[in-house]
Amino acid sequence: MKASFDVITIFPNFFSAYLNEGILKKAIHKGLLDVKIHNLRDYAVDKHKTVDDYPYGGGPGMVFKIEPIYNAVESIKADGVERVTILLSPVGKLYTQETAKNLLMLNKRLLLICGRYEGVDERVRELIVEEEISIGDYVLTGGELPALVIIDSITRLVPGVLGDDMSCLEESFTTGLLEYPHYTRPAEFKGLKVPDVLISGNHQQIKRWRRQEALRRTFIRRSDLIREKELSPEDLEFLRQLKNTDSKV
Ligand code: 9D3
Repeated sequence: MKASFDVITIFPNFFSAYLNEGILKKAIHKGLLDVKIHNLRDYAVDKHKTVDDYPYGGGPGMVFKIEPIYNAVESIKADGVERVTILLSPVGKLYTQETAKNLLMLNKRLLLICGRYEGVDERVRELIVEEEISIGDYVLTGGELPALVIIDSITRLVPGVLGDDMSCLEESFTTGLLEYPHYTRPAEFKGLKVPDVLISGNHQQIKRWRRQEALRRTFIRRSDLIREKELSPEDLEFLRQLKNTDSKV
């Protein structure tokens, strides 16, 4: 299994820094990730290389024209490889870890179109786009960071991309809760101590402490993530105590 992408953007340089460091760089080197960046301007039809224009009906900002996008997509698809064409836009469907898994499991090359300005001509959706994705409810200046978010989150799911130990950790440690607090040396810094239990060497107690800190954190920060069906009687008792003591939480 591998992850493969085409990206259409007016800012091709945005991508090199992120793809050429760390885990993604390694994934490319191992042949587990393939990304081709396409400059939308190369597919413009006029001598000024125009990719945007004023909105019909008036209003602020500019709109991406359809012809350069259409030409880019046709040219990319000319190799006959099966793809799913995805528009990154603020009005797309919300992207989650579930989406990342599903897109990887499609086993198809993804063609990511990065929007900018006020948006793209609506006919791009009608004629070209199969899926439309937003990465969250905040306003960015374009779809380039979202494209990198999608590439990053899918690539790390490809077997062999993360080190063996990291992917094993991933499998056995996915609890549906936020993570417990981590500590490393020194044991004390400016009076702040590492919890004694972590230094005790009692692995059963450490396990329980981590579970309860994960529950505490999730309850305080992201109670929307707590599904009571997946909690043990001991978990539920801990949460009940948490709710009854206004302090300490
Ligand atoms: C006031 C109208 N704006 C919509 C909120 C127009 C607009 C703003 C910013 C249109 C496009 C953009 C650029 N953003 C993206 O292309 C984008 C995005 C985002 O802004 N947030 C979350 N996910 C995404 S995916 C693409």
